[in-house]
Amino acid sequence: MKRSSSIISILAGVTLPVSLLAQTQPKQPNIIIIVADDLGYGDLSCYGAHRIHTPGMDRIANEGIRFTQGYCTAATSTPSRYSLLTGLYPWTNKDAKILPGNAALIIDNQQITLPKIMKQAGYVTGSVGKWHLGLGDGAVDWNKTVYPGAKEVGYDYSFIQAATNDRVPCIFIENGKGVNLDSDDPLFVSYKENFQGEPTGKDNPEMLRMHPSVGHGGSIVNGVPRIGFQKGGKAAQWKDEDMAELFLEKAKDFLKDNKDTPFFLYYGLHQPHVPRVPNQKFVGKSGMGARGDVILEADWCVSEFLKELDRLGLTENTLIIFTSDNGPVLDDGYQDQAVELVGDHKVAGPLRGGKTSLYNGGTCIPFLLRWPAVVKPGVSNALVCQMDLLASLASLVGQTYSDKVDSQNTLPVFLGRSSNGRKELVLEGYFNYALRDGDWVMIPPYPDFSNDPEDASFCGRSNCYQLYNVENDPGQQINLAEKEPKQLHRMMMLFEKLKRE
Ligand code: NG6
Ligand code: CA
Repeated sequence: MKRSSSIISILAGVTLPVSLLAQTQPKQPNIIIIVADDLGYGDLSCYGAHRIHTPGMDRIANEGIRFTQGYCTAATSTPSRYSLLTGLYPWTNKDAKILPGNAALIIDNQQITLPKIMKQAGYVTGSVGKWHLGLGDGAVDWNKTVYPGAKEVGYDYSFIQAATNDRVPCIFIENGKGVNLDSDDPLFVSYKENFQGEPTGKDNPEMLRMHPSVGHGGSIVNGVPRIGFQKGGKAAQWKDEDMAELFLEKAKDFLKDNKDTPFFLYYGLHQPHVPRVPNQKFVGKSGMGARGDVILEADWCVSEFLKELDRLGLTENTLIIFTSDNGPVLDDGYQDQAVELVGDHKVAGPLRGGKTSLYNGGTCIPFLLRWPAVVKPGVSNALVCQMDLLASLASLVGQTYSDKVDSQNTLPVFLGRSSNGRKELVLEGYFNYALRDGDWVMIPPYPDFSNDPEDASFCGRSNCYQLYNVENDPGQQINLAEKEPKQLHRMMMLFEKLKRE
C-alpha cells in the first residue's frame, strides 16, 4: 500500500475536513510527543490553574483536544516512559523502575518500539531531552560511543540526558557520544562510591548553591548535589540554567532539518523535575519559587517550539501531543521552597496524590493533542493512555508488527471521533498497583512500611481495600469498598486476571 493512500483508508469512515480531502495525496502527518517531567494535572491554566499561566501549553489545548482522563501507566518516570515507547505494561519488564544514570538500556534490541514503527513507515525519528531508559550494556564507558542506546531503540537522531536532572552523568549525549568530552579528562561514573578527593553534597555543603532535603548527597555539579558520583569530564558538564534553551534549540533544529520529510520527534522536557534551576529570564517570575518558575520556562519552550512549527509551515499537518511522565511533587529532595511558596495552587488540580501515588494524581496527567488538518478542537472525557499511542499511531501510519503488546488501538478516540476510550487500565504507583475500570478505581491493601501516615495517605497505601467512583468523587475521598462489595469483588478478579496476562 502506498504511504499516502494508507492515511486515507485509516481515516475512511470519518468525516475529513475539506482542506484535507481536497489534497489528492495528503502527506503523512509529522508526529511529535512532548513529555514534561513531573508536571501535574493542575499545573496548566487550561486544566484550571489560576496562579500560573501556561499560554504555550494552552495553545495546544485551544487548537486541539484536551483530554480530562489522560493517563500514563506509572507514577514515576522510567516505567511510564517504557510503556509509552514499547506499548507494554511496566511490570512486564522487572527493570522498568526508576533507573540510576549508569543502568543498562532496558529496551531489548528485538522489541518493537514507537520510533521503530515510525521508521518502518518511512519517518525520520528523533529524541531530544530526558531519556531515563538506561543506556549501554551495564558497563558503559562514557568516553566511547554508548551502545546500545537511542539508535537501537529506533531514533535516527538523539540529543539526550541519560537519566534525570538530579542523577549523574550530568552530560548530554548526542548520537551516542558524550558532548564536549575530552580524552584528556575522561568521565567516570559510579553509583557505589565516591571517587577519592571529589567533593560531595554530603561532605561539602559549603560548596552548594542548592541544598538537599532528602538524599542527593553525591557529586556536586554546577553547585548542585546529585545522586551518584562522577569524576572528570569537566568540559562536558551541563549547566542546569541553560538546559531548557539547549533542548529547545536541538528540537527546533530537528524540525528544520526534516521539514521536507515526515518525522517523528520525542521531546522530553526536563521541567519541573528537581533540581529546579530556571534560566535567569524566569527567576522569580511565577511568585511560586523555582517550581513555578521552571513551569513558566517549560511553557516558554512549548510556545517557541510551536512558533517554529508555524514558521516552517508545518503546523497544519503535524500531530502534536503534550503530556507528562507522571504526576506532580513539591519536595522531591531539595530545599527549593516549592512547599512554602505553593500557596493555593493545586499541583494535581482536583485529584488526590501525585508523583509515586496510586491515587489519580500519580498517573492522570495533562494530555493534549493537536492536528489542525484533521482534528476538531474540543474536550474529551474518554479514558486514554500513553501506552495506547503505539498501536494507535501504528494504525495511523498504516504499520503492523508481530509483537504482542498491551497497547490498544484507540486512534478514533485520540482524534476526537469517538468517546469510547480504553475500558480498564492498571496503574503503577511506586511499587504497587491499582486498577481503573470505567469510572471506578480499586486499590488493593498494601502494608505501609514508611510509618508515616501522611505519606501513606498520599501514596494510597492502606490496610484495607479502597474503591472510588472517580466520576462522582474525583478527589478519591469516599471509600465505597464496604458499600459496593459486588463492584469490589468484580474488580479484584479483573485485577488478578490483568496482572497475570
Ligand atoms: C528519587 C529522587 C527524586 C527523583 C526520583 C525520580 C531522592 C530523595 N529522590 O529517588 O528526586 O529523582 O527518584 O524521578 O533521591 S522520576 O520522575 O525520574 O521518576
Ligand atoms: Ca518524572
